[in-house]
Amino acid sequence: MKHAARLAILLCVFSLLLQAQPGYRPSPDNLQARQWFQQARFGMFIHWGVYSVLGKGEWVMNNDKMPVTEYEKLAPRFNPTDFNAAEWVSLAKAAGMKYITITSKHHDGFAMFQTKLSPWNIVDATPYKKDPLKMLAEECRRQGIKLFFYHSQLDWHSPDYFPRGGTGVTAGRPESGDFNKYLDFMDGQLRELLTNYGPIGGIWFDGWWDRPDANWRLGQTYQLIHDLQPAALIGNNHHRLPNPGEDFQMFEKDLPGGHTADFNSESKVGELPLETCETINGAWGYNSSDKRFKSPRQLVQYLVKAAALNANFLLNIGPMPNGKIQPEFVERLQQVGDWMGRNGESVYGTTAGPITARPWGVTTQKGNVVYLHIFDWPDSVIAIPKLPRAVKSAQILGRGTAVSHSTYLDHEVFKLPEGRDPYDTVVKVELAQ
Ligand code: H79
Repeated sequence: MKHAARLAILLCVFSLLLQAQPGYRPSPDNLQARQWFQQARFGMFIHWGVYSVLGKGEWVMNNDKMPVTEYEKLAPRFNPTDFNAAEWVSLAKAAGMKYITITSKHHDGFAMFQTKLSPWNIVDATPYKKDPLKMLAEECRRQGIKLFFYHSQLDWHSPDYFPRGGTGVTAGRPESGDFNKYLDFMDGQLRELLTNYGPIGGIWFDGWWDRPDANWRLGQTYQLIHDLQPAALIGNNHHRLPNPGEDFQMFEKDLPGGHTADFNSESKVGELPLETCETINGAWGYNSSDKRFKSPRQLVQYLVKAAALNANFLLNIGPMPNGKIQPEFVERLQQVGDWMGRNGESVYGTTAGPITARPWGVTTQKGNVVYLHIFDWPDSVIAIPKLPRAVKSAQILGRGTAVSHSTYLDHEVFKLPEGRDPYDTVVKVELAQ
């Protein structure tokens, strides 16, 4: 064989080895779960851990350069006796959310669940001594909400997370460690999460970007998850197109294809189900001084804009160290939920509509119905490009008030009745079959 051909084959084999789970074929259960996921459209993200005690967000260990020995002193102060799983799940339901994604472990390495693999966990290291994920899993099952686990691949606590990456370098760890041993530990904790909590919606990975050149053994980890629970969906917040073995693509602090966050500068939209996550104020973990709360109007419009781009919206809350959710979050989630109660039909189970984003709003669709989401429009008459089929009827969703329609100069013209929804007035347009 020619030298060049041999080299090409070698390169091919090498790149296959680097792929996450080459040849991954999602099981029928997994494909069904993806469909469910795409119809769900709205989920609750929860960032909760020992960092919540300080009320300075989930990056406080890194940002305040706390060594492991000092950071570990937070655990005895974390005693969330007011945590009530039923309250959290009921709030998610009241907001119109269909699933919850909670931090099982964030970058600080602290397990919010019972684990045999390290004493650095809520049952063994805190006076609380209970496993909140267990209670949450049971309550979610009771209330028909799917539960996903966020899991940080990056770990600022484990000495075996070595060589270290771009963050967590001030934790005072030894200048040695065995990365494969760390990955064994991570896989072991994932095995616990996928064995002890019943059927799980999926795993939401984060932190890969801390060491983009490392061998993360993604294939082995993904296979473990898919073997234990074939329907569990894997997503990874690496800010790149999904690898084989991943089941959905996620975006952080940007709509799909958006580039406002610098880590999304290269982001492209792939073929898998999509999800975007965002905070209510500016923080993921509890931050007692961040008062820049987004309005319910902004939150509803973000949810609708995501749906109009085929994406779910995973909206974050950072509960307080006592286990309660601050009133500013509760209020806003209830207001979003009130809107969803009247207008959910235009979000759940929809896909991107036939018309892309306009100054007045966006469109979604389901079957032969197109939903016009009118955020801002000063006039009562609105003209849009021709729809794919003839308009049969138009009405204001939730109110049933008729909207008059005519076709003029190759456009669909609608005359809106008096009275707008302060967040988003939805016109339900039924098309001819
Ligand atoms: O869990 C929440 C955050 O704690 C976590 N992801 C959400 C869901 C998160 N970690 N980092 N970031 C969000 C953004 C910060 C990224 C940076 Fe970097 C890390 C800036 C510099 C180091 C990534 C790597 C971007 C540039 C290099």
